[in-house]
Amino acid sequence: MWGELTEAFHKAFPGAGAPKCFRAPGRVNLIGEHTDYNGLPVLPMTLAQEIRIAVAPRRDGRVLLRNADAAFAPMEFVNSDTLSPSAPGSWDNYAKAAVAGINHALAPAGRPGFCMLAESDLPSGAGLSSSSALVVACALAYLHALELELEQDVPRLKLAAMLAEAEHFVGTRGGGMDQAVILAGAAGRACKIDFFPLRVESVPLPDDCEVVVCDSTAKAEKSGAARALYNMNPRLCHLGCALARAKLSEEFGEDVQVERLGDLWYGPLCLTTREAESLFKRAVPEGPVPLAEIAELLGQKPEKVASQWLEEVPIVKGGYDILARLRHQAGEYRRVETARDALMAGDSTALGRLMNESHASCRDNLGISTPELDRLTETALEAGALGARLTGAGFGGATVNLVPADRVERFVATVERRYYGEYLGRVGNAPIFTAHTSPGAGPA
Ligand code: NG1
Repeated sequence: MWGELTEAFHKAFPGAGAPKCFRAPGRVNLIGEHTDYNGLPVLPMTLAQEIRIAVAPRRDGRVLLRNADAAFAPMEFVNSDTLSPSAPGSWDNYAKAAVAGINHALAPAGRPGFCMLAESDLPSGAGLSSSSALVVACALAYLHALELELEQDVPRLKLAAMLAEAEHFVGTRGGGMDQAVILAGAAGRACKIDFFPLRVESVPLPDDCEVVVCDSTAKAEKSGAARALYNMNPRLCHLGCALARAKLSEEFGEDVQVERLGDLWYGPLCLTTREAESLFKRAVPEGPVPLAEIAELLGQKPEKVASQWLEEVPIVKGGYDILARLRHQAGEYRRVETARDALMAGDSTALGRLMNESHASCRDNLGISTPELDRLTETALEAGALGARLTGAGFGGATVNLVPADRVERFVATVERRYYGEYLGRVGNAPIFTAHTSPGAGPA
């Protein structure tokens, strides 16, 4: 595998020096969706599917990118302090994000370039983190060009936090789950991740169940149309946080420092989930709230609210259901903590139930499910899964399913027939696989 990649590298870059190889795995999130950007916990695991790269440094600052998959055209840019994004969807943006992020955070003395050949068996647009795996792989390539070693010179968690911020370069307002599990995940274990500061706890996987991933086949390319849809939830959560903060200030008679929703639990107030839920109900009206009413609650002009909090989110006349988003955060926080305990106790039935509740909340409170994802999760439960939910950003992509080990074969056959065959009318191999973990990203 690595020999072939090295050989292909020499063909792609004749005359370049001997390359070094690195890998960055994908991930599947068991539970804790759309919580990371609020500083609330998540519970993902690495996948065996990964991005593999061969890299050789260049002194002239040029970054030359090649991909074994012809769908990704050759790309090139020059490393500088003023990198600007290429057109949305262009894959060099992920390399630019990594290079710009490292330049900003580590302020290295030089601005070297590199030649990089990438190959991948990780499906893209499936909610399995192919974009962050690419950012991490490119960061490892650039660290190599800078003669910096992962761990020795740059600790894994420091790089993960840095790259979570760096990936905003491509325009998505994601959190830090993906970069953290890709860099700090471990073989055979799941990771409970907390943020600000980043902490990773290794959690056992069930020994009586398999984690099975089913691709709904509806693509959710966050570099394209799904980006604005994805960003809507981080933006509305941020706005919900401002409303909660306004209510607290009113009640306490002084400003309370709450930068993100997670601060309600972890900040000076240390609220319980019940207290947070009660605050949300006091701070935000039920159902869709029009922009004018939100502005009034914040004591600001609607235009100011739109430019400060909504940015690219389209103005919806009927308003936004902010309370539903906050309800999801409180419920999902509780579910992640309980799921962690269930994994520690080997209670797969409890984990399955929490996964089902998480899917319902993603569908009803966040609006990130699709008819395909709903049908696929329903079919999975009928086929014997203990839990089934969409995984990742949503709006398409894959589901994650907890299936008793002795029922996997029947599960796969039933989902294949009922979802892929009868519902999608598709013939041939179904995109279903049993998830296997792998070590965190690093040298091959
Ligand atoms: P995926 O599924 O890889 O697009 C995105 C965000 C995560 C997280 C999840 C939803 C990025 C890079 N990733 O993941 O931070 O918010 O959605 O839980 O934006």
